[in-house]
Amino acid sequence: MIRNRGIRSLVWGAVIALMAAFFVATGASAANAHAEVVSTSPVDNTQVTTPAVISVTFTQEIVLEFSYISLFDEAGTPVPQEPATLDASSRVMSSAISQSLAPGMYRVVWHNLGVDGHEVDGEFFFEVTATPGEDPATPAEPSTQPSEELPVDPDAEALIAVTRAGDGPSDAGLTTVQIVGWSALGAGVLAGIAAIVVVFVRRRRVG
Ligand SMILES: [Cu+2]
Repeated sequence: MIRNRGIRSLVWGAVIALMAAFFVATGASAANAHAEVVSTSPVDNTQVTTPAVISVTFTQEIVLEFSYISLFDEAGTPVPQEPATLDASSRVMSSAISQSLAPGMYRVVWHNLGVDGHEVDGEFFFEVTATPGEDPATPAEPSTQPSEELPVDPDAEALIAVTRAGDGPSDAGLTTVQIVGWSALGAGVLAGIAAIVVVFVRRRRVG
């Protein structure tokens, strides 16, 4: 009987701990399940020739009416673009760029409303290099400017780093914690249930 009591308090301690862990994990999961970035086009911080389209792929379906994707040149001037569209999966937001972009740095700012009701903001950068059709022999404004503007690149990277430090890694950390938490939780719940059943059966036998 005394042994049984010892086992019982152990079991109840485990059950309470598991329930606490469950609520913490559930809360963390609800706060973290936004429409985060899977990939962008152009790829963040890369050099490309003038893109026909800019797009962002998200982890979750989004609501187009409350989302946007905007392109700016290095002076911060909005670049003319087609209205944003969503693909069939509702996870890829795109906007066609019909004009040819001059060489230079570009910034894409986006915002989404996920189907879970949470909103997420982000941005990415790319550099347009001279298009193959252009004559690189004439060192006019465009070809001198990118090299002069190269110091902009670290700024852009710093911005990206700041953005990522703010959003990305913390979310990624939470996700890892959650995965570990959920695995432990699953194993713990099974063990707890097994222990309760064992105690119950023993008690019935004793009684
Ligand atoms: Cu969310």
